Parts: sequence; C-alpha cells; structure tokens
Amino acid sequence: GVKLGFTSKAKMAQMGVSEVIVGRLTDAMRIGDGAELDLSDLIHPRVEPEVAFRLSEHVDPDDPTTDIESCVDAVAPALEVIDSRYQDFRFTVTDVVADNTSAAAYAVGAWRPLGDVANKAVRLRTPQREAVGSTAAILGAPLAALHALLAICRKRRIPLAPGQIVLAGAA
Ligand code: 0L1
Ligand code: MG
Repeated sequence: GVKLGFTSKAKMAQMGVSEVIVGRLTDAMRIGDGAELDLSDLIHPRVEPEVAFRLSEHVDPDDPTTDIESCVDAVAPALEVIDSRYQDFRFTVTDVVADNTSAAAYAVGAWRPLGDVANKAVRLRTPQREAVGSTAAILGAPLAALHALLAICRKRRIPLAPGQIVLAGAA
C-alpha cells in the first residue's frame, strides 16, 4: 500500500515543510494482530495514530473522471511507526522521500464499512505519555487525503490496486 506524510499543519510546522508526500508500505512492515514490534530493529522510532483506507478497485490515474472515494470499501484505525535514517529526524523533503517517508511499520485495526471519519477524536496512549487529537488534523478530513493521494499518484505515476491500504496521515 501507500502512506501519506506531512498531512497535518502541526506536523508540517514541526518538520519545517509545506507539501504532502507519499511513501510505500509493504507486507513485511505489517504488525499483525497481537504481534509485537522488536524495537531493536529500529533506530529512533515514533508512533502516529492514523486512519487507514482499503482499496477495493483499481485506481486509474489516467482517467480524469476517477472518483477515488468510490475505489475504497473500508476504513480502520491504524498506527504507523516511523523511523528515520537521519539523526533526530532532521532532513529535507528530498531526503525524507528518499528514505521512503520514514515508513517503518504499521498496524491496522478492525475494518468497517466506509463511513464518516471526519473530525473523530483520537487518543493515543503509550507507557510514557498520552495524547489526544482529531482526524480533522488529516488535511481537514481523512477523505481529503485520498484526493491529495490521487493528485500525487497522477503526477508521480504511482499505481494503486485493489487490496492495497492507504495510511491517510497522522491525527
Ligand atoms: O507519516 C508521516 O507523517 C511521516 C512523514 C515523514 C516525516 C517524518 O519522518 O516525520
Ligand atoms: Mg504517518
């Protein structure tokens, strides 16, 4: 699948960038239900609460009438673990795209039919801290991230196929 990065104003400001980026997800990055992530394989990981979409149709980037929302059949809460080969996540936009947008691992919760996921409260708890957010932080609404993804896929010739997942960005 694919993931979007820098979808929130807070994240853009934190990282000093101003554009949305796309990275690749592979099945080897997936953390299965109940599985544990071995942190010794990672450098300085961070975790992000996200919204995942599941593609049910091929997305044709060459068709100007493509409706990406109708290519999605399910939505789920997700966690993305990011990690960077750049010390302390200090990089340029070019660096981070070359580093596959810091994508390291992800876990997806239970899929449910696509419904309204705009402005949903999100709470992320780790042993160290607890933080709250909103799905509105994802470009105003997670569905907006799908439209941003289509625009980037058109420009960068990135294929999207049924069965792939899309991590829409951090809440
Ligand atoms: O998923 C993300 O928002 C991360 C994008 C890459 C930038 C970073 O490492 O924070
Ligand atoms: Mg992310």
